[in-house]
Amino acid sequence: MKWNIVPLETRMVQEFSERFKLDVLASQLFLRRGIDKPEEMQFFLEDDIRYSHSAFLFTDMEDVVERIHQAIDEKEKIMVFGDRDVDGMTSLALMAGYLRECGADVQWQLPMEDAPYGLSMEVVQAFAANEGTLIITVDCGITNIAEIAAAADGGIDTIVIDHHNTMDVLPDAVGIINPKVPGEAYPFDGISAAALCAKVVWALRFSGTSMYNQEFCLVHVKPGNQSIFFEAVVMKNFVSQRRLAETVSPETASAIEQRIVPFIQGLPLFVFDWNTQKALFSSLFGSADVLVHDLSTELYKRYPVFDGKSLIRIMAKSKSARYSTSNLEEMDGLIQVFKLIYGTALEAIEKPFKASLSLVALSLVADMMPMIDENRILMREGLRSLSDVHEFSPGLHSLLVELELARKPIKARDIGWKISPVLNSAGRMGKPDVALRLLLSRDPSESNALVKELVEMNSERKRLGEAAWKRMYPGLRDNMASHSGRFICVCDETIPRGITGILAGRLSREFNVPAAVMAKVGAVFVGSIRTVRGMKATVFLSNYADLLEDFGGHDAAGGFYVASENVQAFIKRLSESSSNIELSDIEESALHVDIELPAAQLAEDVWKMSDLFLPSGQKFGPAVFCIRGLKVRSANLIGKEGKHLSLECEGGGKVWPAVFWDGAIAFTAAFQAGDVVDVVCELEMNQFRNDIRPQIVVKDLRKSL
Ligand SMILES: [Mn+2]
Repeated sequence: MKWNIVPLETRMVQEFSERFKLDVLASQLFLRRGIDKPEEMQFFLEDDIRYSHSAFLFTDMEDVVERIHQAIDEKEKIMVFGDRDVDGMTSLALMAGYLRECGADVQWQLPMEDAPYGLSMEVVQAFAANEGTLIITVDCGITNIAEIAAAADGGIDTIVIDHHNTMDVLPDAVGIINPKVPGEAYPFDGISAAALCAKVVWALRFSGTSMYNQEFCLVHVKPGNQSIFFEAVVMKNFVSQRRLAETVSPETASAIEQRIVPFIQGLPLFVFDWNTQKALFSSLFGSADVLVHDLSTELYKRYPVFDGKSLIRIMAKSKSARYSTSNLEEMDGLIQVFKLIYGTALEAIEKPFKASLSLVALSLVADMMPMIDENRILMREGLRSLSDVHEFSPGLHSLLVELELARKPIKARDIGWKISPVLNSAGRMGKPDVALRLLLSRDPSESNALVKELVEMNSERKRLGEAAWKRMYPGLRDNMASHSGRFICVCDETIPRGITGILAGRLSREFNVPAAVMAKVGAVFVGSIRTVRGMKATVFLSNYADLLEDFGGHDAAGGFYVASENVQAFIKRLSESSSNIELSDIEESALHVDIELPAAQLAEDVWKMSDLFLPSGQKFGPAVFCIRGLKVRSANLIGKEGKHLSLECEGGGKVWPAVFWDGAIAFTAAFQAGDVVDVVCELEMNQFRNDIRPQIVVKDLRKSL
């Protein structure tokens, strides 16, 4: 297998490591992955949720907050409508849980049994008949154009909180919170629906503080060459709303009356160091007889280390300079100081927000969201909250107890392999409400009963999945061949609807081509599609829109409905058009290496350093090391058929345990005990009984030259 090690200039690595105060080894990873913009780096280096994006960057956030408040205050009937998977149910738990806490008249629903994905006409009509007036769709809704129009006709307002790809038309909702809406100002579109719900709930809590919807004007004036430079920014809900910059000289003095005064009029003014600003204000406005708030006084009081320092000096010391490409101006510093001081008003709402991230962490892993940008911060805080979940969620706590994860450090892979399959099994077996009730439960004995039910459903789901897999397996090679070797499509009336997604995922992984699995539900076929190698699920499905009742999803995963009378035509066209499917090359032959080091440098610290890269996930895979010059002390075949290798490797004056899955073939053919080798590997902490030990997980190995 080829090892792909991008060459790096030593000077570049050194500069990068100095700028971000990072280990030289860690710097290699970022540079080799092309992650070098300061704005990206903050999400790897910072843990604080203040580095996540503000909820109020969403265009409709204020409208959504206002409408929900109105519904709570006027005791309107509210329905939260979600989805049957982990993201859908955690979204529901967050929204409905908060509304319940506020004493709202809230009910929740999600698609039960074989009900289709998303809002249905039946649900809307029943809610209208029941005098409901507000529907909040979570993890669905963005494509429910007709249903939301019908709701409006029935006197029901709808709020859509969704992260699925949009269609050409948007629903006629009172507010849409979806980062994928074209033109949406929110800067990151890779977050889960539950993360969106946590942000909406945060915004609702924030709206209870005195800061909500207040405009604050930050002003900075500095002398120029025969002129005065004036700059002001209006902040609302901690987001910059508008900015004014004027250079005022005797010739352009009209700017004061025409633009500056109207801009700041009526707003509370904030400056830094009024003593020096005062004179400049006087020369601009003829007097300094205005009421201003001096941020420096408050800052020096709270942070004596800054005492007497200018804005520029403070910024140079702060981290913000490290994470910005552009040269920071005083105004950027002023905004930072303002956020720092008034951000403490947010402390009361920080605690419940952090707790809510326990559910967000589940959703991010289950929905396979990219582990980049703010997801890294939400995820790390969410994993911490999961360890403390006994303090605020008896339901989730019971589940963690059952899975032997309670009060332990939880990793992303615990969610992926243990927690999320159990919660998902409820939806797959047609009873997603069991999992949702668990997430919302406040009663330990009820929780325990629900966990028991979930565990049983999970075993049943596994059994059905295995049985279906065995049945379809013999035909799969031919199936793939009939799709030009680029696709697999299974349509089987005996497959339970709930496991089509799991099966499609397993097919696409095992055969490395996109796969669709369809099951029959009444008069329609319900399908799940999972793609690999760059094919985009929703774009692909749109080629068959004329044969589909409905479809939607993300780039990597989607769902669709086909009427029974169209199913044969659909299958036929899939096979006929399969040669047009474009897939990226299979890069099995090259191993991408992030960090290269000599065996002599191997130490526990290297494992500790690689914590920085956790959690890994989509778009940010685990760190891959190339360690040169390890001495193999021993090698033993392990596993039932002796396919794997357990090794002891010596480097840096210590002996390290290593495991090489499927490594038996390489053994004796390529190396023997006693050889000095180079390995490409991941470095893991392995739990062994009560010990956590470093372990090398070998991906490839060859004798050192
Ligand atoms: Mn989702």
